[in-house]
Amino acid sequence: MLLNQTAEKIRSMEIRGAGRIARAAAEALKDRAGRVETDDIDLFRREMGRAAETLVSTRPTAVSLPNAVRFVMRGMDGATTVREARDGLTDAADSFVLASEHAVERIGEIGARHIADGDVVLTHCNSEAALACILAAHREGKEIEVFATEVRPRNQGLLTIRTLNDAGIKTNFIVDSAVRSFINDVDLVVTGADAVTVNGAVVNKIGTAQIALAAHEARTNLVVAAETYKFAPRTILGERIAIEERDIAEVLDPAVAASLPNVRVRNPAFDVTPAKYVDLIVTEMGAIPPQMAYCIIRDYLGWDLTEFQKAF
Ligand code: RUB
Repeated sequence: MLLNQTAEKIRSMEIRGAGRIARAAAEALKDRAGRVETDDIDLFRREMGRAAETLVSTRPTAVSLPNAVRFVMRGMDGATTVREARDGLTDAADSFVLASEHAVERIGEIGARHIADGDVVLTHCNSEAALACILAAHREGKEIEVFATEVRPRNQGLLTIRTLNDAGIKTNFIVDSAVRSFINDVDLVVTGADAVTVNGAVVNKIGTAQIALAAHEARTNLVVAAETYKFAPRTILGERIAIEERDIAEVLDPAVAASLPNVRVRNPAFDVTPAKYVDLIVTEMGAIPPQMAYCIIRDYLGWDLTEFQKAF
């Protein structure tokens, strides 16, 4: 797909969910690399740099996006001709997409081991990694029941209940504010992540942090399903994850909002769940406690403290 089309689809959330966004960005860079017509390697690199910036600027929170873009762009490292750069970038994009798809599958297999026969699982938003765990448990023949939230304001819960329904999984659809009422019926909460910081905090769809609090109070475990490219290297430097605040029209008719001059409508798309409320993060490399986030950043994303020191 063309770069600008992909960027627009990510911005408008036609393409959404951190993993899907990352794969779409990788594909868009590959497509762009095939269209830049020049023999000048410097010009090629500049064009690809611009493309990378366009993609990264679409949505600020899902760190899978800059991580994917960085991985694909590094495919050009060492290239001395446009042809080498294009081939390297194309290979990197292909291997990112493949690895991402395998990662989700592997997370499903590992995550399913944490879901027991007879369990009631609650999930929030529409996460392919979280759903992979639930679907894998179901495929293994475990009798499970799911509570799925509506997910105001964009209703991603509708996508989730369609998938669960099609798989033949008994599902309860609830409004976000009903979580506390049902949490004592739930054995396990499984969510995805848009970013995991170096201290193990999980950034995910708005409402996740409230669910984590309710789960903590009810002694219900919270498992986060997150590929290693959801971990945020630059949080080592103290950089914070930017929480996207979207158009108020998603929450309230702008005409109504305009008639209420003393009311400010807020629409943050994500929130932060501290590590102490997260029992386990299931990655494709295995399940880890959130406190091991730095090891993932160092061992699988290739960033460590020495690299950052060099950058200063
Ligand atoms: C999606 C969301 C998902 C994560 C993980 O938010 O918060 O839980 O992105 O999803 P939005 P996945 O709908 O605003 O993109 O596991 O599919 O990467």
